[in-house]
This record gives sequence, C-alpha cells and structure tokens, in this order.
Amino acid sequence: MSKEEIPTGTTAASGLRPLLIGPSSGPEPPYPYRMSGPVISGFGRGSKELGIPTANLPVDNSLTPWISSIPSGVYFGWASLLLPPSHPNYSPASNTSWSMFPMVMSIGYNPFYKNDTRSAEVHVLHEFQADFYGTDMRLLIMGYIRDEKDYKGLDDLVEDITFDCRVARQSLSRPGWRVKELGDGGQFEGGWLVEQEEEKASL
Ligand code: ADP
Ligand code: RBF
Ligand code: MG
Repeated sequence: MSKEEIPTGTTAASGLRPLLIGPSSGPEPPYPYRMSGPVISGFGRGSKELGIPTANLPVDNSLTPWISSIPSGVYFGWASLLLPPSHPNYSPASNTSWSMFPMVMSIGYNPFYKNDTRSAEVHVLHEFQADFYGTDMRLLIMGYIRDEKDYKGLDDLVEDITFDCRVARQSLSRPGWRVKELGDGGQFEGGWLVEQEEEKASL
C-alpha cells in the first residue's frame, strides 16, 4: 500500500455515545445560542443524495460574535422556517408564520472534506417535498453533541450523522427542552423562534 492509500480517518462511534445530552431540566449556559439568516447554497456535494440535505446559513461574525469562538463541532436544537405560502410544506401554526422543527447542525471546517472556510449547515429533522433556498431560518442552538471528525469513508460519516439525529430527537423530546410555543407541554421559552419581524422592531 502506498502512503496515499493509508486511510487517516476514524470509524463511526455511534453505538458508544449517549443518546441524551444535558440535564432533563433544560439547556445550561452558554446555551441557547441564536442564529438567523437566509438559507444559502452550500458546497453542492450532494448531501441530499446521501439523505442528509443541509440548509446552509451565512457565517457572519458581526451578527453572531460568539460564532468565531464556539468550538467547531456538531450541535442540536430548534430550527424555525418562514416558508412561503407556495411551498408544499407551508403549514404554520395559527398565531405565527413560522414553522418549527428539531435540527442537528455542523459548525466548522468538515475535516472529512478539509474545507478552508468555516460553515454552518443545518439538517432539519423533517421530510420536505421541495427545497427552501432563500427562506429565512432562525436557530436556537440548545447544546453540543460531539467534535467534528475525519472519517475513513463516507459510510462512517453518514452513520455518525444518523446517530446525531437520534440524539437530537431524544434530547429535545424532554419537557425542559421542548419549546412552550409548540403547545405540547414544553417548558422552554422559545418565543424568539416564532416572533414576527414587527414585534422584534418594537421591543
Ligand atoms: P447545498 O450544498 O446547496 O447546501 P444540499 O444537498 O445540502 O445542498 O441540500 C440543501 C437544501 O436542501 C437546503 O438548502 C434546502 O433547500 C433543501 N432541504 C430539503 N430538505 C431539507 C432538510 N430536511 N434539511 C435541510 N435542508 C433541506
Ligand atoms: N463533516 C465532517 O467532516 N465531519 C463530521 O464529523 C461531520 N459531522 C456532521 C454532523 C452533522 C449533524 C451534519 C449535518 C453534518 C456533518 N458534517 C461533518 C458535514 C458533512 O460533511 C456535510 O454535511 C457533507 O456535505 C455531507 O455530505
Ligand atoms: Mg448543504
């Protein structure tokens, strides 16, 4: 085997990781972090074909100063989307135009692909019938799952991401982590995720 053929990455460690992150009471400081912006085009690597499309957000150090110092890695939390009425999944709750979903995201350089810019990409835990490029997205980042890793192969990356999705769903299903605004007994104050632009301006 020549030097180039020796795999440098790691294998998936999904089975060895806990399914629940943080205490049942809810996120602890410095969480939650807020981030928002329009969904932009990503690296076009065909994440969608892998079954894990990621909605990319601009990384803007002036809007989210914490983003330059937050460790690179995989995070989870809630995503809110302002889908247009023409989108097949448009079905906002009665008192808001936003739709809320659990999410997992990666912030960093994707060591498996060795990016040279820091990206923020969100896999929304919901099946969409159409793309939503350009749509405004708000994120409430509730906690940290793991470090970003390099992998031996794409299968290991996908296996770990699949497990990240389970971790996010399980962790967010506890009352202390569910947002009140979903009206299902959640205790976490997540009003910012669904607040209208006008209300924000008058605050
Ligand atoms: P890109 O490289 O442009 O980010 P992807 O293959 O990662 O392309 O696909 C991302 C796009 O797929 C998002 O911008 C969004 O419009 C769409 N999409 C559909 N379903 C989802 C989902 N569950 N989570 C994130 N994005 C999704
Ligand atoms: N890329 C990496 O190089 N290493 C990772 O550990 C990694 N973890 C990810 C976890 C999640 C939840 C998501 C959504 C993406 C992750 N990525 C990671 C980014 C991934 O390489 C990118 O979305 C690709 O476009 C998938 O093909
Ligand atoms: Mg993407």
